[in-house]
Amino acid sequence: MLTLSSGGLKYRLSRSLENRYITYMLFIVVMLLKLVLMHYSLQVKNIDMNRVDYIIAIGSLFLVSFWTFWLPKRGRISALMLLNMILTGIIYADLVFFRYFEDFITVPILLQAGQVGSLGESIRSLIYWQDLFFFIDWIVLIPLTVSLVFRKKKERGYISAPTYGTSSRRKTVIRRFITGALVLLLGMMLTFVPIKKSAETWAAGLFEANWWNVTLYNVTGLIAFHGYDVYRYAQDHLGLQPALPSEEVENHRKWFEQKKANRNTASDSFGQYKGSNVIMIQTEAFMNFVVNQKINGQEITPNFNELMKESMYFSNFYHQTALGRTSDADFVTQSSLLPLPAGSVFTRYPSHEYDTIPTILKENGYAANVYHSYDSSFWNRHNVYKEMNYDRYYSKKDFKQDEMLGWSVSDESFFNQSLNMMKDVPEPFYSFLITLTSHHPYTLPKEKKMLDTGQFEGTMFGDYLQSMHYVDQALGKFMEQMKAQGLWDTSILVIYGDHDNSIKDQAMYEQFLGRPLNDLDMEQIMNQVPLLIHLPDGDHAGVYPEPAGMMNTAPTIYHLLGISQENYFLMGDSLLENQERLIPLRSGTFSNNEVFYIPEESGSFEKGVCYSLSTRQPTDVNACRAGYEETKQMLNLSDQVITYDLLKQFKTSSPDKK
Ligand code: GP9
Ligand code: MN
Repeated sequence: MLTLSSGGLKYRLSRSLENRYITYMLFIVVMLLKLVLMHYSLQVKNIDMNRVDYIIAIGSLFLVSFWTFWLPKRGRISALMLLNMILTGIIYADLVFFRYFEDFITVPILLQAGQVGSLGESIRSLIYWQDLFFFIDWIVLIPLTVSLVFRKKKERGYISAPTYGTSSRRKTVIRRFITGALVLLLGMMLTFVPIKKSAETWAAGLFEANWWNVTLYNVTGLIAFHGYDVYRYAQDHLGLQPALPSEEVENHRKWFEQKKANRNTASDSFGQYKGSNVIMIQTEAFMNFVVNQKINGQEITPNFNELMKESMYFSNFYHQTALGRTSDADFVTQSSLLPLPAGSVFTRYPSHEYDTIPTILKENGYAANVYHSYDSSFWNRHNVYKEMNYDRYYSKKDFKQDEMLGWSVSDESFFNQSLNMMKDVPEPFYSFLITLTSHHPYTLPKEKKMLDTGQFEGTMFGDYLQSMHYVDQALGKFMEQMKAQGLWDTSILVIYGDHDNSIKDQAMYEQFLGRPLNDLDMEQIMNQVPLLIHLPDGDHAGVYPEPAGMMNTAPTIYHLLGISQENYFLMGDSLLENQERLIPLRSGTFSNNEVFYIPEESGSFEKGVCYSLSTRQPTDVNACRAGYEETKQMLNLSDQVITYDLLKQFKTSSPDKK
């Protein structure tokens, strides 16, 4: 196809492609088309590609490619092809990543790229044949580039530029340099002027508080987003981060002091279970909407439903996780802080100071162990758990791989082996268990599928229901074994789900629940996981409908065990005290007892939707204004505590010195 039969056409094509402006224009047009294709493949509501976005996209393409003008002909053509391949790779990797995480790949994510291998099967389900369009130009451009670059000198002779003398060669070099510099300048203008304008107007505060990468992308476009992300990472880690003004540090300290002052430790339940063991199970992708639900007459989670009757069950509990997924659930639950907007605290700031359950319980005479049958380096757990002071992290190598299911040993075997390991642990102990069988894409062997999922048979949603049913029966056996081991009456049992299942097909949920769902319903479904706390004597059992979140779990445990929180810095409150709560989610969504706010991707407050929880319909957005501000403040506070290692500062300098 490329050895064009007509010599004239071949000559003209080669000639055009050797013209630096034409090759360059071709590069820009092709890459722009790919960015547009990517944008529409993302299918993000409320973000379109408008004129300004095109300008920024062209500007940022100039910025990454201006230097090719400085190269001689063959180098320039090869460099543009190479850039095309790299950028296409980035664009496509981002798209696949987005389909699963609803976010873009960032430097911290890349640093935990070892994990991507484990996601193999999941990734395959996120690749569509239409994606070939991203690579279609390569069929023509790669062979063409190779033929232009490697053609023998003799053959090139008839189309190459005439031989220049020294002075005209110098002129050519100067011209190339000037063209490159002009493109760089133009690129800077087209990229930074509109971004700066947005950052000063409707997106004010976005770069400082940086609450959501999708909003950042909406302002910067994909290429500039990555540029900013690299800059942000360098700032965090290469000592470029300017110190936080001491005034701000003091404001943060005061926020915590205020929180402490409002805590009510006089309640009867404070210390009611002093000295009990705590067994906490973080269940993979266990969402709240399956609780108490049936499919074709069969309960999805019969054991959990039964246990609810003698437990505290929080029916509006939010997982509060972001991109760190399982690790965020772990972090938020253990530390009572919030997750980062980009990447996981586990991989970005593992050695900063946090007040976590294992650390605090160990200070109070407890043994503390964590159980998870997977590679110990996944999510950087081996480092993090050491920092958290666990006595021991029982990872994959500690579990007999007797019954393999999904990523690792089955939950049933995992539970059984973990409880056996606990036999040697002195009481009181804290055991944190993280399950894995019900991980995306939820495929189970036939003999483990016990439900008749009817119309969902053969869909990922149907597989998900099967998976939840499997986990539930494993939980049932776990409870039996706990009783047999004499742990039932001496332990507080906490069970919660870590995050959503990444299945966003609204029609499936509507079909399953048998009713139409509005945006509020969907947002709650995707963000709610169950939280159940079973107390040794079954006291306080009941359904607690007030909003709650992972940041409340640790304070609740301390409350039940009677551990004073005076010396710790926790953002959440015990679920047994203040019932008036605001639960912020990483996206800027929040819920309190009255309203639920869903931000718009553009980040503008007014464009977000404020729902009244009593009517479940949109209400005046101003009813959400105070909560919106508080949410932003809390997210910012948590980000700064994490990134500036503020707890260390708080603890080393006494408040009196201020
Ligand atoms: C792996 C497991 C899964 O160890 O915790 O993590 P996830 O992919 O759900 O974040
Ligand atoms: Mn998970």
